[in-house]
Amino acid sequence: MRNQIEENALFLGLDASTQSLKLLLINRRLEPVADAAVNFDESLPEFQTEHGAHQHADGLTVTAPPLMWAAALELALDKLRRAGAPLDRVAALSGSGQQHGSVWLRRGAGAVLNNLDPARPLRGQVAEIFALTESPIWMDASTAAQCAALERALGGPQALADLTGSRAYARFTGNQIAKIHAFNRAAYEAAERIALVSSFMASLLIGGYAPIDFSDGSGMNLLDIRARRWAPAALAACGDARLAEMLGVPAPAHAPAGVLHPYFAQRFGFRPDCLVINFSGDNPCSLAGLRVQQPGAVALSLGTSDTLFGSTVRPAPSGAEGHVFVSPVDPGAWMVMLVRKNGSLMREHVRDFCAGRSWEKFNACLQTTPPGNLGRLGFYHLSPEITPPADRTGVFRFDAQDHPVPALPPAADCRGVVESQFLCLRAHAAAIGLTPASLLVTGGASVNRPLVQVAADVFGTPVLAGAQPESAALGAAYRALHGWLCRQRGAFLSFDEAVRGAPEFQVVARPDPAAGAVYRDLLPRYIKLEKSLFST
Ligand code: XUL
Repeated sequence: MRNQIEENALFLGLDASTQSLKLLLINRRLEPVADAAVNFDESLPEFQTEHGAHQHADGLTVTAPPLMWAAALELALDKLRRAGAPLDRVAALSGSGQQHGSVWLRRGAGAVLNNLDPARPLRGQVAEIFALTESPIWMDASTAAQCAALERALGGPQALADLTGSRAYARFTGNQIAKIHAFNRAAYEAAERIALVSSFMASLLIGGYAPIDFSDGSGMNLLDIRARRWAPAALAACGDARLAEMLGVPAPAHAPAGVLHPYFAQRFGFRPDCLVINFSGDNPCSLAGLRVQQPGAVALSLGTSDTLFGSTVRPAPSGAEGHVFVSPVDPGAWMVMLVRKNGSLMREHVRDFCAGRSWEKFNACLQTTPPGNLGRLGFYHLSPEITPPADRTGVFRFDAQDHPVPALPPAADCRGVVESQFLCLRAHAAAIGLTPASLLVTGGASVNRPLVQVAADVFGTPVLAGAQPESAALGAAYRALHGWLCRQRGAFLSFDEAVRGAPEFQVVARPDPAAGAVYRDLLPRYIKLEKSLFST
């Protein structure tokens, strides 16, 4: 009987990303069984978000309402239940959240979560638990002063990176906490717990405070990424003596946060002993979903943000750029990552202005323009950028002789935005030790073959993809299985072993040698122009 139950066990992955909340259910053979998604702008218009966020008038501050994420959780679970998904077979669930965002929970919030009443919707019951009704999110660029102060306090950008994996970044949670501590002391004092988006979602599900996991916790400028505990000097620079307690004790991503609260078992029909494995960040979960563990295996995630990441057992954080996070799947490893903020929203913007709001037309432009765009280069920054770090926004175009030009033909802008995004990632990848032998592509835009061909040509590597483009939700489901297996055997089991038999990736684009030569020549020009535009 027990074995029968185990064979039928299902694992749920949840992804609370910038623009939507997705659920993916898999079976023990790692096959997708059911899914559901809720788009924040469309399904919860009362929160008045644009692409899941609130952009503030200063052009730097970006927030999102945490109550919207709770409301979306309820809607998505309801969708899955109504679709007939056998939630009574879910043995474990885990999740992924957009990184760096902080959820400020007021005193008594833990008790409210613990006492949820299954007869009533979630949203109304948690409406008052927030010390801040707007959470700072990863798109925020408003904490330059706090970043400078943190680097000064810790002995400079390289010293901070050596300790926490990154020099100070505006979106990193420690700097956001420092801003709130300085300018909104009432909210700081009202808070009992500061969660990340990931640990907040887990907290709702267990009905109490779930830990921040080491991997997502690495995106805060607060965690000692080797000792895997909060770094006292960083805490002291960002908050007060209470901060460690407000953050809780960080924990491994594969450890259980707890058992699903009876609220969810009763309301949605989950198995009452369903285990909740610690949630983690979307990029760490994508690393799990793509099983990026071998040297040379590098993932390119094309979502709201574009990210490039790989695994390492020898972390060498850079005081100039990029991030090192604790691995979400291997206690002896780390992940290395670059992030571009002007990802899919920037591509969509160019599509809207240059290709009649149509991806088909945009792709036709990619296919009818030559690799290298006849030597023309563009820099497309709708928002302040993370890589290269730049608050200056706008579109900057150059002819083949590096002269600024006011405009390019629309088709050249379509090619220009994609080429410059990939040239940027390639230029900066080498500096943090990411040298891809192949690229595993994921995220919404990864199904766009002409776009992916440009990635293959710019990086000069084959590009592979899985059947499931949403690797964060898949990775969360894999991590649910991994955490559950570790719990079953009472000891750590390698992630590789847990996901053995997962479907192979298929080659979706091969580099064209002639195009590769064009990009090799273009790269030094790209780097020179980027420096001239954005170096401070
Ligand atoms: C990672 C980052 C983004 C967010 C949203 O450092 O800022 O990739 O995680 O996806």
